[in-house]
Amino acid sequence: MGPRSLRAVLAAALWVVFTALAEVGVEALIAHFPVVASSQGELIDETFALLLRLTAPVFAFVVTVLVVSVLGAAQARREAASGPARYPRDNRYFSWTWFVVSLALNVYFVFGPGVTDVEAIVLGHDRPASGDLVVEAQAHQWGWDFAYPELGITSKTLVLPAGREIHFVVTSKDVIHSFWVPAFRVKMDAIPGRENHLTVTTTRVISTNDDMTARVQCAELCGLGHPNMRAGLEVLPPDQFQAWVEKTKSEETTTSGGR
Ligand SMILES: [Cu+2]
Repeated sequence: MGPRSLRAVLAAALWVVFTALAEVGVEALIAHFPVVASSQGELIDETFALLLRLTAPVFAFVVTVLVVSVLGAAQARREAASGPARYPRDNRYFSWTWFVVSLALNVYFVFGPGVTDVEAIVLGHDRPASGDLVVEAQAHQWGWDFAYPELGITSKTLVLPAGREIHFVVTSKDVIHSFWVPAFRVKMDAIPGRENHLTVTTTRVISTNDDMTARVQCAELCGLGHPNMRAGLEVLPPDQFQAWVEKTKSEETTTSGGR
């Protein structure tokens, strides 16, 4: 085995080792993803995990080239001292393979059905389907108001039933804000004079008291109070949600009756 092929074998071995290490790191990262509480969020997490796993060998390849180049620098210097610089010849086979593989990967990710399910996420943005619970989320400097038009109640905390499809109608009273719930992995601009729609299917009971990813947070710089522009989130079992609705209804009747 000549020195060149020995170097190639060593580089390939290094690549395998670095890839294995990177994949271990990636798996540890995936295991520590924040709490997810919507089916759309689960889809987004799966896609993110897939991309991370596929990126690991690419990252390992770059590190391998770096290490091999640094280690080979002394030899390259010796070779350079003994004559003019030498470059590898154009390799058309390599260029074409590179082009075709990356093109195929891109096409697969963009158009492959079920690969990223981008379509499934985007489709929910149109209008409420029957059976959806409609929640109007109105942003203002600096806070949130939630209204449940079908139930005739309002709330400062976003209270939702678990296991339901929720249809958000996102608006703003003054400037541009953004409705963001980290635990749902979704975000929607809140724009004055415009209704934006967003569908989320809740998958589990979660509360701001237990996990800070369960909160509504403004995600668009909107003035001095922006960092503190958040609201609590409670996703309750359906019967507890119903009880909350009844309680809120009776409280609102008492308040307006007392005026
Ligand atoms: Cu803001």
